[in-house]
Amino acid sequence: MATERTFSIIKPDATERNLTGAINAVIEQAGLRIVAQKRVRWTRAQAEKFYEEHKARPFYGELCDFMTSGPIVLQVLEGDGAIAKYREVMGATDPKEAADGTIRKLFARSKGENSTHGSDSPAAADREISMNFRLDEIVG
Ligand code: 3AN
Repeated sequence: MATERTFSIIKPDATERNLTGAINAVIEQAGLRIVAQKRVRWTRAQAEKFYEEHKARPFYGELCDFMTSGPIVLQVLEGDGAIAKYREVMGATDPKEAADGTIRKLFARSKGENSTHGSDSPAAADREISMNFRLDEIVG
């Protein structure tokens, strides 16, 4: 499989509980390399733009409120088939449905407060990485 990059967010429910290191350990144990990382706090406009594809969904307002409620950690992860692999490592959106050993099974509180985000396609990964990182911030 080809080396790929995917975009990851450690969400406010996880930073609040000091879970950045524990989540990074799961990521690294899965063979994904963290090639960029920064802790930020998004403005409302940044959250709305990032999630604009969900604008029509009932949880959009709540999602943007949550994503601006505290610090988040933005990451670029690199590895063989990184996009699908990270989706697997995160587990299902709803922690009740997530497989044992996945980040969401281990740490998520609910469908909304589900600890991490990961790109769902190569096009999404390109868009999300370029929205959040300059090329010189990514060191492979
Ligand atoms: P995923 O992040 O697993 O790709 P999507 O694309 O269905 O999930 O949803 C995007 C984000 O919206 C999720 N990460 C989650 O935080 C939030 N979300 C999804 N469903 C709900 C819901 N029913 N209530 C609140 N937030 C939700």
